[in-house]
Amino acid sequence: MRLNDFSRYPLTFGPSPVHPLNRLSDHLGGARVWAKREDCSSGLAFGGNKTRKLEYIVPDALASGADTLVSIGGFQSNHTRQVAAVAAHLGLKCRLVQERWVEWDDPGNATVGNILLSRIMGADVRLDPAGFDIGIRSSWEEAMREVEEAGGTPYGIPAGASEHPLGGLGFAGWAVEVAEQERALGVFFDTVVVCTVTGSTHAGMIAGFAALHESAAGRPRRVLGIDASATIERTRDQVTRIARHTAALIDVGRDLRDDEITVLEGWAGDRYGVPVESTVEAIRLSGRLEGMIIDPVYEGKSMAGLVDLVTSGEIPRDSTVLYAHLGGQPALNAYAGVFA
Ligand code: 1AC
Repeated sequence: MRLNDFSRYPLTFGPSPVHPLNRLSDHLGGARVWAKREDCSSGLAFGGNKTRKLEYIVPDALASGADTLVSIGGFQSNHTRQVAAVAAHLGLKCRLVQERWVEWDDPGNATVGNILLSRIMGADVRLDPAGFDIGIRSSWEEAMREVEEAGGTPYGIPAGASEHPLGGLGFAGWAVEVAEQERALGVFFDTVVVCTVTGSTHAGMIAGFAALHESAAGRPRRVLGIDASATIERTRDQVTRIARHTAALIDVGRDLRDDEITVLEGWAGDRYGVPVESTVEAIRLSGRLEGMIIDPVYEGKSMAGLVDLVTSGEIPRDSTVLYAHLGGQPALNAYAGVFA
């Protein structure tokens, strides 16, 4: 099957906007940087990267006859907030397991930002003391059993939708969208920078670009995943597995090469969800120079990576870079103390 053969339930306004970051590029003094904005691509609870993934998962959920979406993430999960929004939009119930992924003692950690929005949208939010883990969790499986025992019909969506068999399709579609936007804008993004944690955003892009068979046209393109979890080997394994699975799903017609899968470390600090100095500097820089708000868990770390890679020349001066803004801003509310 090709990507277009999969059912897609529209949840976004259409292609996410692409625009240049001129003041940031001038400040860095190297490659020109643009952004593609998942944070303003949907009217559902501030959007974000998961909404695009859910477009390919919702048809399967509806076909299954489910009445409750069941998902999992950290207290400040963007993913669970987007699942709650989609459930509300579809008239389904939503059960969320929110684990203590981050040892973060801001008093708002379990009450403001993403988790507040999920509660407002009517999700049944249950806190769980378990720490960070990108794999399949027994608490999530247990939540599905509980929904069933209460007479409901659950549909499970794992953390970040990443381990879902269709979880990579949304960002394979993103790659196709980028190619269309490039044609319209007369630009070519030879380097894409994206934050990677549970993996299917990054993996979907890799599979999607491979499906375009661009190397046949002699135009190299790199997708640089910036690790934000400090569990680099697990992240690399997960991105690789999901990229290969997604490439097979959409009939790329060849094995992905190892050099197509790049996860770079150095900007995560020691722990998922805890900003370090470079994260905070990157957030301030994007805000001051571009009025573009990014968050301390994901985009602040990938932007810190981009800043270093551009200023050091590791991304060459004649490159045109596309920064994937995945839309994690609501979590900022739980990090107010960092900017006080
Ligand atoms: C980790 C999946 C993830 C979220 O927001 O919960 N990005």
